[in-house]
Parts: sequence; structure tokens; C-alpha cells
Amino acid sequence: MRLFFNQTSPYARKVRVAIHELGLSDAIQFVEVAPWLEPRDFTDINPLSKVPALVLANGTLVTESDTIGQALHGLTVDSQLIPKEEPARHLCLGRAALCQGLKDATFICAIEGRRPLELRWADWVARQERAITRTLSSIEARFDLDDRRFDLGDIGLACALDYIDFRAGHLSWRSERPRLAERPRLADWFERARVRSSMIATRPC
Ligand SMILES: N[C@@H](CCC(=O)N[C@@H](CS)C(=O)NCC(=O)O)C(=O)O
Repeated sequence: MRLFFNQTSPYARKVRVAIHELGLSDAIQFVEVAPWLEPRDFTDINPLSKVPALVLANGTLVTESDTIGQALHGLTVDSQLIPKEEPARHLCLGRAALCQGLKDATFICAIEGRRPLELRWADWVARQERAITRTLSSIEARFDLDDRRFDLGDIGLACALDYIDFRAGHLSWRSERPRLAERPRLADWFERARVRSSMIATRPC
């Protein structure tokens, strides 16, 4: 199998962390690409020219990070990436999807920041930043943050928080949100999640 990725993509990172957690690193060839440049040898494989993209052993292309996560889960005996039983399964996928939205909002802000100044849409960025702040408060209040588990939803959350630190550090999410509890559960959880070996091994360099 081959995984096409780049260092800074939070979507590719989620898949790389999942691969590490599943113990599949030796079964996969990691191929670094520059998707924005639409290199021909990559667009021949993934015409969308987006990372991550997984090519299975039989040549099947799988795109979209959460779909790739599900494919890797299906390939691995005893995978804990996605619970098998309901309601745990859809709760996990729901957490993963919400955290995907966090990455999307942060990514939109980063892309806006690359435009020439006169073309930037400040209201659109502010809209995304409000979504990020509200979503983090909702996660703090509602997510079951359990250190005994690091499933697709948790991986999605850890990668989203690291990406917010990387691209939207000015949001100061640890201190700027209304305090819902004496102790900041989310920040505490992230301090432990970010030092997992899978997270350290996949840090953008
Ligand atoms: N929804 C996709 C998002 C993938 C995505 O947007 N990847 C970006 C890198 S962070 C990319 O490859 N962009 C290149 C382009 O759009 O030209 C996923 O979850 O995999």
C-alpha cells in the first residue's frame, strides 16, 4: 500500500497517526507530494490532486481521510480505531466528523491568509473563527474525553487542535473560551494526547 501525504496537511496527519496506532507503518510506503503543484505523477493516481490518498495493495484508490481511516480499520484484525458496536460506533464517527469540520474551518482561514491582501474576505475568516470557538466549547462540554481510548474521533480531535495551534494560534483556544469547568478538560486531554508516540512521529517538520 502507498499513502500520499504532505507534512502540514491535518487530514493526512490524521491518517498517518491512525496508521501508527494500528501498527501498520511497515506495511505502507509513505510518499510525500506537493498537491498544490498538481504533479503529473500524482494526478495520474489521484486526479483531485489532494492528500491524503491511499492506494491499496490491489491498486484501489481511497481518498478522504475518514474514508481512508475506515478502510485501514477494515484491513486490521482487532482494530480499535472504530468501535464495532452501536452506539459507540456512530458516536466515534460523529466525533470524527465534528473534528473534521474544525480542520476545515481552520484550513479555510489559512487559505484566505495566502491571498493577496485586497482579495481577503475578513467576514468569511471571522465566520470560520466563530465556528472554531463554538465547536471547541461544545467539545469541552459534551465530548467524553477518555484517556483509555484513542480512536478515529480522538485522533481527529488531537490533529485538529494541533492544526489550530499551528495555523490559528492567535485564537488562544486554551484561554479565550468561556470556562465551563474548574479545570480545562480539553486542554488537559490534549496535553496527554499530543505526546503519544503517534502524534510525535507525525509532527510537521
Ligand atoms: N476532505 C479531505 C480534505 C483533503 C485536503 O483538502 N487536502 C489538502 C491539503 S491539507 C490538499 O491536498 N489540497 C490540495 C489542493 O486542493 O490543491 C480529507 O479529509 O482528506
